[in-house]
Amino acid sequence: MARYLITGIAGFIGSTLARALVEQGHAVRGIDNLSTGSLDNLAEIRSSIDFQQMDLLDAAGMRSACEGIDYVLHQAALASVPRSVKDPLASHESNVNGTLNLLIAARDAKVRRIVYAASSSAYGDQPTQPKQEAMSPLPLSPYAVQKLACEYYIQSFYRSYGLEGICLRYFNIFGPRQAADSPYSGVIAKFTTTMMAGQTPTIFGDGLTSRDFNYVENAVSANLLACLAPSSVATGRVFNIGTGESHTLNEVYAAIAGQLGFTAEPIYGPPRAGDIKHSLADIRRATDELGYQPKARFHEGLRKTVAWYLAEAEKKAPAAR
Ligand code: UD2
Repeated sequence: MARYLITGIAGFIGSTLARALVEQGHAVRGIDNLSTGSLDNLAEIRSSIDFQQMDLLDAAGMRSACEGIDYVLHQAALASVPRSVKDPLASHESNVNGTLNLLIAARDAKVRRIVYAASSSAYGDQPTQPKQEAMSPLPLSPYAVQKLACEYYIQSFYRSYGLEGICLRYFNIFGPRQAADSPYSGVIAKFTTTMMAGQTPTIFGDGLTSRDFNYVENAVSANLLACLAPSSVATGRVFNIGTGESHTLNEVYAAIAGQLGFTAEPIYGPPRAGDIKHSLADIRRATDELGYQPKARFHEGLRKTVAWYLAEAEKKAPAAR
């Protein structure tokens, strides 16, 4: 049994990680400021974890949260490219200052390793596909810069203080529990719930924008593998966590519409500021060095995700049917 601290535990990735670790019999502590996460996501495991409502910027809180911890899985962030374009300072505070605060606490508490939720947005306008970790980053949005800055901090904390770290560059993670109620929600959560409400989603751009959409269970397995990897790879190195396949927004729209029996054609709007056009991961480094295999494929993950939103809606409004 190991002791884990999950930051952002009430978010959809953090809570999915927590359920997996509790199931394996590990001790799980989690923090979340509940700004975008929800305690509903922790309902089934609330009594099995040590949850504390806390902000990453709370230095004393971070010190106590890291006490006695083996592995920190750092998922907390003010996510979203457009949010960072609108308010770069607020997302910088959480994503960069918050992470630095956590790193200092993790260093002082002598945790064994930190695994960081980095972002594929770091590649920005790199024209070559698929994206490989050795490419120079070309971040476009403030969010991409913030996520990249923290990769460098993780590397620096290894070099300066010997704190082991691994950066997992997530490629568009989706799945059950992804928040759908904000203008900054991920596209799959947004399209699904918009169609379920009988409204037509808007595709920003021409619909040919593509992403390597990766089901959340694959991100969970990447985190667990990153904890087990030998110290020689935990030197602040970066790993792409995608699937190696990409899908256009038109394909995503059609797949969700097909599952929901939604027949309206999409509305097309202007492209979103800060967006990159195509994103596809080369996952060989993660496969070779972490043993990562994206077992859940896109369509299977999408089926499970849409089914989850349908089941939730059913739970909330059984009488309305
Ligand atoms: C970025 C990162 C991702 C993760 C995420 C966290 C890239 C390639 N990916 O995801 O790894 O860090 O940020 O927030 O940078 N869209 C619509 N209609 C909508 C909503 C979105 O067309 O109503 C489009 C959006 O313009 C974009 C695509 O869908 O082209 C995906 O958007 P998203 O917000 O789900 O994720 P993205 O790619 O910004």
